Amino acid sequence: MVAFTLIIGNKNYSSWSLRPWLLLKHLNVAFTEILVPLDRPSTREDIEKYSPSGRVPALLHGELTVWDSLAICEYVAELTGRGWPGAPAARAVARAVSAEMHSGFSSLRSLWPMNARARNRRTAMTPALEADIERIDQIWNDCRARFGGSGPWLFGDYSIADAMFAPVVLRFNTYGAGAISPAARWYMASVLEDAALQEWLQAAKAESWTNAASEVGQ
Ligand SMILES: N[C@@H](CCC(=O)N[C@@H](CS)C(=O)NCC(=O)O)C(=O)O
Repeated sequence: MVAFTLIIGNKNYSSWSLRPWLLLKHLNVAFTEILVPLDRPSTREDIEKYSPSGRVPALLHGELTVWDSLAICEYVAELTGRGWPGAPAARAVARAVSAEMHSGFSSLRSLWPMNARARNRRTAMTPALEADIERIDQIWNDCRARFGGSGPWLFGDYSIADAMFAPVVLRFNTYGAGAISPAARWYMASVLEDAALQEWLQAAKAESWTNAASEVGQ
């Protein structure tokens, strides 16, 4: 099998990098990682050695480069036959919520940048941020209620949808998600206890870089 190399950003801050990294770990696909620290003078040039978009993550597989977190997850799912739920309806909803995460929640993403190791940060709530949080709560409840019966994840077994929402769980953990539902809290606990996520968190804590733009809240 041709080796996989995943190019990622800082584990403390790179929410997009976390997604395919978690998926590869959960699918037991071996890979080498190359970490490019973000927000430094040489970052763009360093990433462009690997990724034509100048962004991370990127997956190198033989002659092929796949950039963009969701495209990487799709490629790995195609190669392994795993990653999406088996039943067509569940798979369709898993794709819909993953795409919604990938293209939406701009208030959450900009106001609450991922800062994996930070705790008890508080920022001013805005109506748009509140709406993003409510919608995420609704997604988690809906997926768990309709498809989560066979396990602790959104669709029972671990899927790309869980990888896509893992950075959101870390944001809720850093900034406090307020009055989210019991089912959403329960799902957050499952994600935070996950061994692969814990491995990422330990590495994030050990990093020495600080990105001022991502250090928000008091
Ligand atoms: N839609 C892309 C977004 C990737 C992205 O924005 N990555 C950020 C880091 S999390 C990046 O590479 N930034 C480049 C920089 O900071 O110079 C994906 O899903 O992979």
